[in-house]
Amino acid sequence: MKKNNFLKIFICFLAIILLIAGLAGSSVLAKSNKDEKDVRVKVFVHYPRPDGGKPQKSACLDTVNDQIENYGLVGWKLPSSTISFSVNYSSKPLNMSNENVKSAITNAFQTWETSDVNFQEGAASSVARYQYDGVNLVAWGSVPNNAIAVTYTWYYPNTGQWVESDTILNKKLKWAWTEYLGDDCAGAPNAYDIQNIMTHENGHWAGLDDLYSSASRDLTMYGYGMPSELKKDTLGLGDTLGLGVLYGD
Ligand SMILES: [Ca+2]
Ligand SMILES: [Zn+2]
Repeated sequence: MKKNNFLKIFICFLAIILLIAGLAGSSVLAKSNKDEKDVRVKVFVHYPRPDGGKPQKSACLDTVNDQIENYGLVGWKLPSSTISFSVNYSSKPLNMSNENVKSAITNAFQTWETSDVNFQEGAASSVARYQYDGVNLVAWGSVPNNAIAVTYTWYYPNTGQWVESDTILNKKLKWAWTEYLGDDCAGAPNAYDIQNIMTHENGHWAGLDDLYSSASRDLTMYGYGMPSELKKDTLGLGDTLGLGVLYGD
């Protein structure tokens, strides 16, 4: 009889433990499902500067004033950490060496580093399209409407927490890399400069928006790009002010 009671109590105890474990498990599951649902993606499409409604094919415009104080914030910021990114080298333009692609992209990321946010290249990727997969990708691939590049960022609108960014550069365009030596328009003729365009795209990763007013045309976050342009390699005043508002540097 006594033994029987003990068994009953034990079974009861076991059932309670299992019930608690089950509830905890389902609440974790519910939370992760909720998180998935709350993630939003924002898409930035970078076009050539239009000229009379048509894409501008001519070269870079000389810098007049990059001390304009304009900037726009998109609603997220990068976490205080080292952000890893992956490059798909097999997708790169045939005229480019891996070393030049690496230099151009590394320089672009470093332009946006702050005391709290650093970027580090991780393992190379073989993916050539945007996807929410935990990898922050830079690759050449297909983009809509013959854009120069497209950046996709996943984030939580409620908290402003950045989650992931992928940048796809248009594989059909001519690309080059010219080291910046002080001339804002010294890039290869008729080609888009990888560092110039990537620096702009990385501004989106950091949380800055496109600017389309003509007064902003010499800033890195100006929403249009030009062949042979290098001016986006260096941040203008508005770009630096926006970064400062987000990261306090
Ligand atoms: Ca990705
Ligand atoms: Zn943009």
